[in-house]
Amino acid sequence: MEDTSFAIHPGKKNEIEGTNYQDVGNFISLATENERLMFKCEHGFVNVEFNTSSIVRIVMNPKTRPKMKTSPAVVKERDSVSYRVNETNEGLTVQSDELTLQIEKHPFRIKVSNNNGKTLVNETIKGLGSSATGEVVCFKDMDKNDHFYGFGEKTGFLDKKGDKLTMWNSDVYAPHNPETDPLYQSIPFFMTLRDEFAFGTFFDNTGKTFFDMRDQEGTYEFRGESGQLDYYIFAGPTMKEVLKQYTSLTGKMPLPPKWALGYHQSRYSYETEEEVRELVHNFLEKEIPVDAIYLDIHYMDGYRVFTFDNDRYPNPKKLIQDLRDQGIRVVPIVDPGVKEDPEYDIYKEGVKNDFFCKYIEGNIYFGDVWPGNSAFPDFTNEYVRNWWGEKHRFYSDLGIEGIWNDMNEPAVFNETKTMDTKVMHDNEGDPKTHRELHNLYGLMMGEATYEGMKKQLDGKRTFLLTRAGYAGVQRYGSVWTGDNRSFWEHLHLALPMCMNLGLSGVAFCGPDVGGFAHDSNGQLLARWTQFGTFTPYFRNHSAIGTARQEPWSFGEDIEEIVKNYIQLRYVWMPQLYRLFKEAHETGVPVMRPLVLEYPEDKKTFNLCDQFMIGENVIVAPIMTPDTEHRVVYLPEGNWIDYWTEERLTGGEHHLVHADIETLPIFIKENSAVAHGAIKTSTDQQEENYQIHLYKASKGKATYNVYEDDGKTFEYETGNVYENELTFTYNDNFLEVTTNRKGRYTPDWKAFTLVIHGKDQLEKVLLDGEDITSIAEEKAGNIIIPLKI
Ligand code: MIG
Repeated sequence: MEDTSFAIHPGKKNEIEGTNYQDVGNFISLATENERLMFKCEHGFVNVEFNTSSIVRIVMNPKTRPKMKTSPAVVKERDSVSYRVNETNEGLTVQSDELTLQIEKHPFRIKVSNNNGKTLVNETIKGLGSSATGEVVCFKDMDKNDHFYGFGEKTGFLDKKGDKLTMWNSDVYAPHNPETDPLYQSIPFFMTLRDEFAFGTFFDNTGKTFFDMRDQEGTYEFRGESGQLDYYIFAGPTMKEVLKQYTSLTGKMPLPPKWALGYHQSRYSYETEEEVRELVHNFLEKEIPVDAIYLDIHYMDGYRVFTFDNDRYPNPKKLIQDLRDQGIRVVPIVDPGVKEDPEYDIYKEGVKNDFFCKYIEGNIYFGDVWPGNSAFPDFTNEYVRNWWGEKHRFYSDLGIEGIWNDMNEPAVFNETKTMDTKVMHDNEGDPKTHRELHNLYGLMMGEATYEGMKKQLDGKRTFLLTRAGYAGVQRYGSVWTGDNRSFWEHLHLALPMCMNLGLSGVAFCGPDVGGFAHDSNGQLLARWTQFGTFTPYFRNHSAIGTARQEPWSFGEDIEEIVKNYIQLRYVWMPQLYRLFKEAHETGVPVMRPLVLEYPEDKKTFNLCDQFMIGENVIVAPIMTPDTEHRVVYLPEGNWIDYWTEERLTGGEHHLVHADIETLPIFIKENSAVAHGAIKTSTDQQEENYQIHLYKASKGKATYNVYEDDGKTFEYETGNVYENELTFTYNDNFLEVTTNRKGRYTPDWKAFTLVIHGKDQLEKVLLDGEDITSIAEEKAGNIIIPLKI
């Protein structure tokens, strides 16, 4: 009925939500305990505490004193933060080194400012409150210059101002269009950019939450259907600082194994061992690089997780070993639903040990998924997570190093698409309903899987791909954006979606290249692969019953283009890897909207048909059929066309030509990028590490080279190679200085400096030594071999 005009029947009007609001009211009393301010008001209780001097947490519970145990999204303990309090009859001022809270008592209102005197959040009209139905609500003043970014995996454009957004992890096979909301991930975090400064807000509520970012008489609003109003304000003052603060609270992405950054090939499904072998044979024969092949649900015995179907896959160990010998990994899908089958070990163990989600009355919850009637492990319990993690020995013993988690919203084939909200979760001994914890299921399954595999791989990095998640998902997995379609519109949709995921802490993300559902076509696959070359996660995947979309599916011309761009991925690998390291350290994503680098430039505020890789590269894919031109906006400075080396002036729009073989790429003048050789997979040693410097005739540039073994966690303890290069140039003179750190010795024992820019060099100094004689000219560039 909701698909017909009945949805807008006039009699439905009174169902519009958010109309009853009970303000927290006047201040009654204040107590201080454990560096925490505890307020009692007429209609609720409010606690305020600092996590660091730049992160403040505010928790309101309408009924009782707030519970301060955080959700599992938060991994950082509270620092001991020094702050000053000044109380009068009218209110209080609470001040840390970075934030100032001005709290009014009548009625109770909180204003938060940064140490530059900029107001971050203010509550002049309404503030904290609740509703008769048990929702928690809060309103903040909206500035006319506000722009909103983040919110995880959302359709629509980059700037979420004017949007209404819901967080409730949902399996949405179709459609994904601008009003499709929610999707698989829930990340109730956003940043506000206001007049060139930024701050962040994280509403840590694991039930269903809503954000209304329309300007409602000068306010925006967020509310939760269940739980407390528990939120954090991050001081910024830049978007990068906010990301650093947010990921210090919810955790950083570990460095993925290098193979996870290569090209991955998937299909629902490669149904047999022969099919996989033939697929791999094609890649090798056609010299198309590939790092991983995915096994979708057909590999299992009756969709039982932790099994192989013996007819389809008679010898998985050998298959996996043979592929491994060719430099290719196998990634199997693992869903949460465990088949109800009293002769199946996993089910037996789960029942015997009381590991499945249950109703409060004690009966197990069953839902219909691929294996039929299934039970669902309660990942909110540590024993269950350890058990599930340990079960992955089945895969690691076969030589598998990466796992793909699907259906972990959790998705169930029924009307509500998920588990009954009355089902209970143990929640480490503090039982709560699925209604209150729904959005945690994917994250906790991710933790169980990642930690289990990590333990079994014994020092080797593991890789997890997950569909569902919550704030903090970056600690465990890479995220793909679910069941998109082979539409040009969905190629376009993926840009703002991935950029906002990146601005929500999830640096490692990407869409199904070529589109999952619907039939792809040659042009679309070519253009989508060009884009995929620069998405942090790069996998071609498609659905059962749709046109095949492996690189060779649409004739030789398309194959050639797709191959060239997959190879280009490997050429750019050293640059991408360095950016992954940066994301691991700072939370600043690999794929960036221009606004992150140019927040003072209005033209970037909602610019999302082009993006940046790091701070100096702009990528502008073509996203419509039969199109060879597009407009590209280049911000201030000069930009070099990667293919033609033409210099373009920034602060302007340019009409660029890009035939089907060309992805427009621009490098900022006076900056550098690292490149490597084309490989068959990341397994192959790097033998041609290059630094490409794009210089003006006069100026300065810097580049931090980063390398490590790409395999282990030794980067955490300094087994890395870093080299801070600085370049100073003036007409025909170039001076290079190096600053090597770390104790790792890369495979490549030397690297090449490639200098773009047409000048002749008459003198080159390396750390003060004259090396002019080893510089040679090649194809219009100057090449200088350097030792590490
Ligand atoms: O309901 O495992 O998003 O990537 O191929 C379909 C089959 C279940 C959904 C995933 C898709 C995967 C498919 N899965």
